[in-house]
Order: sequence, then C-alpha cells, then structure tokens
Amino acid sequence: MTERKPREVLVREDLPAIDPARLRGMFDDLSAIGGTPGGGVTRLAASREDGIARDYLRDWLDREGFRVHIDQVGNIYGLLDLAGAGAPLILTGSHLDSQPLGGRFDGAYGVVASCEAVRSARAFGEARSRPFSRNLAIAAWTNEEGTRFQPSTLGSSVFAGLYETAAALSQADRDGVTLEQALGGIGYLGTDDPPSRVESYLELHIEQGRRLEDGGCAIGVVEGNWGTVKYVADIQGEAAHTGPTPMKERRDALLAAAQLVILCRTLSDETDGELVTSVGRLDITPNSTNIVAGHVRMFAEFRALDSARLADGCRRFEGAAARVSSPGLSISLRRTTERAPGSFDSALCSLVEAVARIRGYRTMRLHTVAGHDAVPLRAVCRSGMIFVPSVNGVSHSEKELTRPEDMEAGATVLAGALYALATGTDGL
Ligand code: HGY
Ligand code: MN
Ligand code: MN
Repeated sequence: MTERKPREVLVREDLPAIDPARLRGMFDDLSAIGGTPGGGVTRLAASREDGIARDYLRDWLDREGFRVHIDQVGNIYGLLDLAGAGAPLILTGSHLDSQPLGGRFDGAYGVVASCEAVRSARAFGEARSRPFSRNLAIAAWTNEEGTRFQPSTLGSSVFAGLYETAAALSQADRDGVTLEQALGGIGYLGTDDPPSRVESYLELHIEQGRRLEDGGCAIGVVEGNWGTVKYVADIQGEAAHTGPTPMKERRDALLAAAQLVILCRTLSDETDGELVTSVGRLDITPNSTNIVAGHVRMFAEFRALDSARLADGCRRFEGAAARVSSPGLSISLRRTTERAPGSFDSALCSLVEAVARIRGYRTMRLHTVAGHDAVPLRAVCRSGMIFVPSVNGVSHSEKELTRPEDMEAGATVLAGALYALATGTDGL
C-alpha cells in the first residue's frame, strides 16, 4: 500500500477541539505562581515557587486520572493507559521553570496546553469509542532554562541518556545549593522509573522570535534547531584598592571580562546576525565599589544555524580568551552546553502542518534559535515542535506575550496531532 500523507488521511471531523476557557483558566492559575509585579514570573528550577507549580500540576494530573511518576531528577510524568500497559507511548509536555523576571508563557504555556490537549483527545476518543493504539503522557522537565543550574535542558537530557543522573544532581547554583538538595527541599527528588517505549514526543512552545508574527502565521512547524555552545569563564586577577593601586600594577579581572564581552558582540556583528552571541551574567568578586575585581565568572553563549559558522566563532573566542592571560591574571574556560544544529522528525512536521491547515490556521516552517527539551528527546524517539507567535518576538522578559487566539490555536493543533498519533490515524 502506498504511504498516504496525513493531509489525505485526516479530516476535520476526526480532530478533537479544546476548551479555550479551561486552557486560559489553568494558564492564569499557573501564571500567578511566582508572578511578578511587572506581569512576568520568577520560578527558578527547584525553587519554592517551582515546587508550588509542580504541586499544582500534580494535583491536576491526579484529579484527571493520570498516573503520576516523578523520576530521580524531578521530571514529572502524567501517564494515561489508553491502549494497555505495554502499548507505545506518545509524549507531550514542556517545562515549568522560568527565567528570573521571565515571561509567563515560556514553558508553562506548553505544559498547560499539553494538559488541555491530552484531556480533550481522551474525551474525544472515548466519546467516539475509537480505540487508542498508543498511550498518552505529559512531561514537565526539570531545569530546562539552565539559569539556576547549568546546563539547560538538564532534566530532559537525563531522560534521553545524554547526561548522567548523579552529575545532574550534583550541579550547584551560585549559592552552592545542589539540584539534589533543592529538589529534596521541595519534595521532588523522585524514585520512579521514567516512562519507556516512547514512540513520539511533540512539544508546543512560544516562538520567542518574530517570524510568525511578521509572516501573519498562527502555527510554526519547527523543522530544526540552531546549534549552541555555552561557556563559563573563570578570570582570576587580584583584588586591590581602586585608589592608590598604580594602574600598571592592577590585575583587573573585570577589565579582562569586559574585553571578552565586547569581542563576543564583534564576532556576531561580523556575521550580520548569522552568529548570535551574548554574555548575560557576570559574577564579580568581591563586587565592591572601590575594589579592583579580583575574580569574575562570566557566562557566554554562541548560537548559529550553520555548524561551521558556530565553530569559527567559538574558535576565535577561545583563542582570544587564551590571550587574556598575563602575569597575575589567568583565565580558565569550559563549555557547559554543546548543542549541534539538527532536524526534527519530518513526518511529525507533516502531521502538524496537515492538522493546522485542516483547522484553517496559516503555517510557516522555521528553525528554533532557542533550545528546547524536544532537542535532547530526539536521541530516544521521534521528536517535533509546534510554535505559536510571540508578540514583537519578545521573550525571557516580563513583557513576553502570546495572544489568547494563538494560545488556542496551538493547543488545538497539538490536540489534533496527539489524537491522530494515539489512534494511529496520523497517516505517518
Ligand atoms: O535557549 C536556551 O538557552 C534555553 O535552553 N531555552
Ligand atoms: Mn522554554
Ligand atoms: Mn526559556
């Protein structure tokens, strides 16, 4: 039999709708947990606020009849046995942790929409007494953001076997608190096995860029990801009085860091934006108004779609860092994240595109510059992503915004794709 494409197999009557009011209500509840006066959230991984958000999700999963598993790095799984215990699994989800003074939508929208989409797909299937051939599950991944603990996408990378559990749990934040201690402190140091037999993972997320908005499209079909390299540099100089210390005797760690910050931007400017770079955090010691900085820990990151472009930028940065050293001033540089450019599953892209078009949404194919849990998941199953527009492309900011109609569109497409995958009507 010739393979039939989703668009020939799927029909509108075969797709579940979602309840926009329920979606909005759950999203508003979650946005209030760690909500900030500026309209964003601060819900760092394994913080007290993250614990409250996790409790909220777990209570919802319990009420809706999911089996809840928590694994050794605090990943939360809500499992629905719709097709029997040994059936393959269709997984969806995202992350609850946020940036400091971050946006309400990044991660949390995907988790809430996954809940609404799976709930709707189950009800739709049961109402039509159409047998499910796969089980459905929702995941909330630990420490996707990589702001409190490095690297980012930590929980999903452990799930995918790309990062050792013990190494993940030993990661410490800037106050020396380990992930293990923090998860223990909020009651999410789990012991359950993560789910197995995961056939496909589909993540809904805000675009965090402005291509969909500029293109007038409601749904992004994410074909792949940019590559990313993230660094931590420790620059060791000498603390000294900012007054009497002769300038030529100063070993100023902050001056050295500043030179590297400017270099990062120069390297990007030379590529006309094909390489994006940033230094978003400097930890200065002693960090006093009148002490020459003795030590600086600097967090830098490089991203590009083209791996050669990324490698060239990193090579030049690493070369310059090596030249920063001078008598009394040293630098050590290490990579905390290395994410190669890659592609998501093309059949999942076709399915998302078909569902969106049947639902009447304009689509655009694009790549993600931001990292997501769907990237490490590629190592263990078919993995795909759906984007919805970010107003003005703003993210990792309290101003982050996605319009209600776009939130609804994303959840509707996710519900349709999950239902098609779980009933084997996807035509893949
Ligand atoms: O893109 C990032 O740095 C994060 O993993 N979302
Ligand atoms: Mn995210
Ligand atoms: Mn983010």
